[in-house]
Amino acid sequence: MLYPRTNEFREVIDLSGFFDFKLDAEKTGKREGWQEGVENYRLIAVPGSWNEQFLDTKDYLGSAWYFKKFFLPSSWREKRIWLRIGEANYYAKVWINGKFTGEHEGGYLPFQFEISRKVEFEKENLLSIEVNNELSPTRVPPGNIPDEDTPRSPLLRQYPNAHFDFFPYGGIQREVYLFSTPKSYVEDIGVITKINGKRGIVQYRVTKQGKKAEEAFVHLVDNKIEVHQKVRFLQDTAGGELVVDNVILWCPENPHLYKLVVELFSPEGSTIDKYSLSVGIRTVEIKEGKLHLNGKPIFLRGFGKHEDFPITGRGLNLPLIVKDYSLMKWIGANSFRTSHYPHSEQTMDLADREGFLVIDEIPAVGLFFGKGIEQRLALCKQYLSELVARDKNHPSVIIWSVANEPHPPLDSKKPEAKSFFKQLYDHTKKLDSSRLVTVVTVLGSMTEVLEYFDLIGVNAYHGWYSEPGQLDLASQKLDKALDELYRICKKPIIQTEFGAGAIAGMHALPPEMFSEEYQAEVIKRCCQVIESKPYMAGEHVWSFADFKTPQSFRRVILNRKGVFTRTRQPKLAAHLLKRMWSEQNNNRVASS
Ligand code: BDP
Repeated sequence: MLYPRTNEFREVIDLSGFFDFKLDAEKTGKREGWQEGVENYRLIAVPGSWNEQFLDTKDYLGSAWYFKKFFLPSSWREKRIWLRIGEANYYAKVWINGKFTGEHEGGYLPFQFEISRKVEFEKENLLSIEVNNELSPTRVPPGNIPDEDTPRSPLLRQYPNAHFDFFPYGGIQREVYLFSTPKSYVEDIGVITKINGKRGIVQYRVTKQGKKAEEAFVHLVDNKIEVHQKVRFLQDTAGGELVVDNVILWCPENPHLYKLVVELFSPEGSTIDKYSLSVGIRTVEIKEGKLHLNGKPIFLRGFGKHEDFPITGRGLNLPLIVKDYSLMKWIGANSFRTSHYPHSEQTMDLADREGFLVIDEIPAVGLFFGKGIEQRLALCKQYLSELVARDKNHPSVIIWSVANEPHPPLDSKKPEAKSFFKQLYDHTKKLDSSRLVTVVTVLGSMTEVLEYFDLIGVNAYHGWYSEPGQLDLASQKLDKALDELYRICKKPIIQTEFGAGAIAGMHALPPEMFSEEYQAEVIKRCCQVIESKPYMAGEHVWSFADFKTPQSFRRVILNRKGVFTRTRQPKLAAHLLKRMWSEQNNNRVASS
């Protein structure tokens, strides 16, 4: 799926701004004809979660409607016209001028509809979107699970009743675009890159729609080189290979990007559409039991990260994205996980430009294997298909994560759980065999399914959920548990979560839980254990910043495991990580 762009053949209109908004708690909107518009509404900002924009929507779980009026430029008469919604949590139903246009289940990922036949020119058009964020056992991520369906301790109950530890924000949280393409247009481009000595190889595949396009001219450029090729469409898809001599590889230290330009030609030889894409040439693989980038071992240092900020909620927040990358650079991280759902397309673009390695995760968090497993499996597959369709061309994405901490871990012995994970692995590999596929588990659990994955992500909270307050014991236990896991799986392991809660400004010497000193100490000791193991491929601290959760006695308004506060000020642990990681960076430069 290509991101909408403006060029001489295409145009984008960003509908972001205020939308008319109305809650539909009784779900009577459709019956009452709200798709044709409503009278009593208030204004809401899009993108943005609805929860913190008003006082009565904080914990709202249900349906709400968004309305926007728009005009189209007459130059679009000869074009195909599209509506693209960057994401809507978790389900959206769309009407244009009262006519049903389409629906989409699943949050965090874009979806689009061609609306050429639904819109009017020289007249105002009305876009109506019903969004529903109810928590349900068959949704992914799930919530409101009856106690008898998953044996969860009553102590873990929270409000809203999500089966995961982040706030179930609702609404349209990324941009809404109208865009035009020519009638015959480039529908999709996929690239896979390889390295052969000093040569970089870009294998590409172009999909077009429309009868007029017969050939594509594909070129790869940067400020030094230009290589190109012409391909003929026998079907709707055509592909080839471009070779770059003396290639500059994409890597965190030098995230070099080439530009791939695809031009479509009509039989008469005129250009009818054009699309350009940034391409980083790099490889990722497991070799001799280690994670390799561009043929060299690499160790991931970074965080699990949420999209979360006061008031905007999970809504697209561009200054925050820029700030987070500058903080990750400051601290010396080289990677992060988009826990526990796909992050915005702008986040992914900047990861390419800034040189961060990404574990790209679907919202399969809090999964359980009881009733409804078939629906959850189908949704997980759909999420994977849509995620790979969206992110397949990002050099920053090196690993797909199919799930985080399926619950309860013991269930993985069941044959249906094994088949569940095998299917997710196979499905992902079929979509993209050029990247690695992982599952993130609780350390020591789910061992029955690890055989299916290329490498393993593990979460463990020694010194916090286990061995609270006992730092020496915590290190010893982690040390043993990691060795035991490696003995079983014999695969590279990334510790995808470890850490401790700290309330900024709370101090204790000797360190005690919830103090900044204690958090820093837990993180330091975990890193020491992790880095002492040759089979470990990375350490991701949980979490980058404090974030909002449902209410429970375990959380003090926020999950406080951030090394930055929710408003991005460093705790003691951030300074410690900066020292540790910059020393490692210096050692690496000195030894290379
Ligand atoms: C892990 C989950 C993560 C939680 C974290 C915690 O993967 O979503 O936020 O624990 O408890 O189990 O802080």
